[in-house]
Amino acid sequence: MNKFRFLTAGESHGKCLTAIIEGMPSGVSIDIEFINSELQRRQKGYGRGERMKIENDTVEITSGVRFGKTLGSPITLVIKNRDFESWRKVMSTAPEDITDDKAFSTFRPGHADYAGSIKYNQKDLRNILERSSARKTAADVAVGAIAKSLLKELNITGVSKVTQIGSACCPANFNEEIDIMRSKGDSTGGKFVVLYKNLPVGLGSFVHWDRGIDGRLAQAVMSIPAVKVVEIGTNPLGYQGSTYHDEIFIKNGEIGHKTNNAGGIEGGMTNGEDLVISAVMKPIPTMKTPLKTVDAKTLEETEAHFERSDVCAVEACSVIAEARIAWILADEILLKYGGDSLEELKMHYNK
Ligand code: EPS
Repeated sequence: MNKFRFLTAGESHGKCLTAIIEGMPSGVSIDIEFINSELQRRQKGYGRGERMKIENDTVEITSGVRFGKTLGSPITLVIKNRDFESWRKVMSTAPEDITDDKAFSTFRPGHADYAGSIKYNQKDLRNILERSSARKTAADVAVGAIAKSLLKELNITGVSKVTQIGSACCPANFNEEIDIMRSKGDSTGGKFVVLYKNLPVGLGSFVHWDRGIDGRLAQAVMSIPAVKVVEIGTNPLGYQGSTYHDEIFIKNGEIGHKTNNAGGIEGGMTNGEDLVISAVMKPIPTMKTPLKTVDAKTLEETEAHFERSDVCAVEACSVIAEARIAWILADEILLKYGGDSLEELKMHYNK
């Protein structure tokens, strides 16, 4: 069973996003400014849409923290959707408010609309869009900031960097690539890398398929909306064993690896090197110049729905991936070392 557990809830234009986190030890310092700065990072990046001008994501902590420290009790985080004010009627929970305002029925190719409408038996695709929207990743990042707060206590830190936007591999050309897509009413994706430093050896395990930390991290990153590829370390395609594997040697009396093609994971366990995870995000499927599709109500061929959208959100995606990787690392730390308080965890944490 996971130690660091949580659920998030909330629709894109609903009142708020909520997360309840369980399993954090007591005594961990929680800096609300840090959580908010992580939320701000997720909102930034060239190519974000109009929604980001409306929102100014900040968190309210309504349980589990007192005087800046965790209590060991469930932590509740609330992020208000400012846009809710304009959607109050449309997103009402009361049956008497039922309306067709903002309803739509033309599937957006590449989004959750088609499969979601069949699965949940919905003809108004608003009922699918609202939770499938990447808006919910704001809650993911807030939860990630809590996980990062635990990791920070153990000097484990992460960073991320965008490495490709569309066909541009040089950062100097990223904005131009996005401008071209915007001018065409099109969208674009890209690639990013996340790196975590100072991890202990032996998080995860080889003994069962579902205990490998590589599999857990891959799921956490792959399930970010629009991520289609996850790589750990260097893509091994085309390498030879002799050039791919990282030779082991002694440096300053300690065991280390000469290279880090493994990306910090061998045999489903961390090996003490930096954790390196890259991912590819597909182009955003909501596009101003719409693709051909079908109307769920009339079953006639038509064009896809467009309200507003990002042209590119790869930078935001890298922040979300950092957060999700932090969830898994915090969970694996708690599984391996345990402790109801930070003091107890630190006593067990014998890196
Ligand atoms: C997003 C909020 C959404 C989108 C975007 C990400 O807000 P709205 O639907 O009101 O414009 O801007 O989500 C998508 C593009 C998508 O296809 O899901 C956010 O907060 O990140």
